[in-house]
Amino acid sequence: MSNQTFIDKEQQYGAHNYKPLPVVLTRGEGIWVWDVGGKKYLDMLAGYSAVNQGHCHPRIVAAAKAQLERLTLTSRAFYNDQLGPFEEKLALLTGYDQVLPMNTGTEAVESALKLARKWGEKVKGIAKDKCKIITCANNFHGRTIGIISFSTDEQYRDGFGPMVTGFQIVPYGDALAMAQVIDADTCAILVEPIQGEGGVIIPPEGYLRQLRQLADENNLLLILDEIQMGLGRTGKMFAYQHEDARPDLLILAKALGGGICPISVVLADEEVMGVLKPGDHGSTFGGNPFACAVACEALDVLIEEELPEKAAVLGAYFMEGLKKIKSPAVKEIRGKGLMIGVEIKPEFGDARIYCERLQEKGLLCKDTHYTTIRFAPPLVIAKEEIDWALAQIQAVLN
Ligand code: IF1
Repeated sequence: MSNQTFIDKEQQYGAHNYKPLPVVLTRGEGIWVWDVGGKKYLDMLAGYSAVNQGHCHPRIVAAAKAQLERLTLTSRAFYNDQLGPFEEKLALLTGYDQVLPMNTGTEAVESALKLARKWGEKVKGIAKDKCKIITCANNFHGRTIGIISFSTDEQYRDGFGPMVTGFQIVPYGDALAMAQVIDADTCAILVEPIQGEGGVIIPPEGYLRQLRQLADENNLLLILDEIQMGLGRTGKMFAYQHEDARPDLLILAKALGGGICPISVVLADEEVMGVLKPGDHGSTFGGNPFACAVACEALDVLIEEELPEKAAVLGAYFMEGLKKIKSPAVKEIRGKGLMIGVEIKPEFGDARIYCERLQEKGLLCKDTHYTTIRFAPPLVIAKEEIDWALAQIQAVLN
């Protein structure tokens, strides 16, 4: 069947909440994916960074298969033999006392917000229903009603009211603005180390460190959403390590599932995680043995294949190559590790048009915020493959 057959089916039977590029994928291996017509593409989106280890990584697939044939779901009504070892691995890797397992990134963000509020009331002593959480303009943390309540993107909110209260929004990258709105009822601040959906926005040097300091001075929790930037993408295992700004709550998802299944976590020390008592919070699939077995292998692959280090070296190489492309259409190139955004000048058309042309050349990219093309391939990419990608990008930009 042709690409169009599958597109038509989605068009007819699916909700129209996406507008994908017209390509239908059927197979993936490493950085490459194939469409139903057999055309091969370099995947420059990597499942929004959920496929950092590459498509169908043999080690992760093997771990998944083995677990699939043994035990996949128990619920948290019983213990299973995968959750504890997974939590131990993650706690030792990150240096946090405890792990709260969930499924999607959105769920983990919601969980972190609940944790922060409960800590605010029960530990910090903020009056009931008065906790305030500060977030940043241009954020992306998910799509639940709670999370869109502090989105500044009108489309994400329009028609979905009434919204949840208790959030305050300040400009991103401005620690002074943050300091000015902190008060005695503030229990937490929630930020992304780099804004992905916001257009690959990198905050000024020292921003995260300043937020860490504000959190310390004001007895509030720093929550970092590393769902997209964590697990190697920016050239460190965690983006906060660039500034040594360890958050009180660290949120991970996406690549934790090795591109195979959803799994997310909130990490925290006992003083914070300890506010959750049996029955306070939970999830049917959270902590299931299948996802835990996959995540253990996904983490081992990141570490043993030195993917964060690779992202740092190859990201710098990629960026250098992009900067050498002299195109009148390019307004700015920015990035960290293998998360790179190329912003197109508005008079040169939407970034989407460039993504369509790149698709013809065998490169799958996703525009963000109309103006920026995002280049974020699986971290297993090789130098020669970046050279090939650069040639295609150069052809399209000129
Ligand atoms: C969509 C973006 C990426 C995230 C951060 C939480 C979540 C995400 C920093 C929620 C998810 C995804 C969701 C996807 C598009 C995609 C995205 F363009 F919207 F921003 F990656 F760039 N925090 N981002 O990036 O995690 O519940 O989806 O697991 O919603 O269309 P999730």
